[in-house]
Amino acid sequence: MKMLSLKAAALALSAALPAGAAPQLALAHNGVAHNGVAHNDKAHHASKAHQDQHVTVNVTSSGYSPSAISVKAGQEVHMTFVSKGSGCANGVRIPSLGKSIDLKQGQKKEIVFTPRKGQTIAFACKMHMFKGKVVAK
Ligand SMILES: [Cu+2]
Repeated sequence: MKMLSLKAAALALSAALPAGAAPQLALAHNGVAHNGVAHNDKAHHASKAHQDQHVTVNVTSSGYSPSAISVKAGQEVHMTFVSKGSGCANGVRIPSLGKSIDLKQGQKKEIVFTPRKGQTIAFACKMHMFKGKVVAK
């Protein structure tokens, strides 16, 4: 129905314009095609992949940055730890997720989890000197 009425409008336009206006009509048609692309893009935004949350935590010689992270519950979190130092920056433990990560300086590792509403996920270095947390709302 929409296409038909657009075609009718285009026909009316071509009837109202002199023959030289044909390229402009082609432009109008491209405009319609572009709307189609925009619609597909909207569908992508609603897809699961787009709802993933990406968080990067730098592990420096003085602690986690950021050390307190707020995420949305029920949506996948991709959390990347990047080690920027030695000692305490070479390991992260996340007991509630049953994960323990070893990191060499300059290395990065990603963990993926889906937090529950109200859940607080604590993480710390192996000696429990550096502390951080993810809070799901
Ligand atoms: Cu430590």
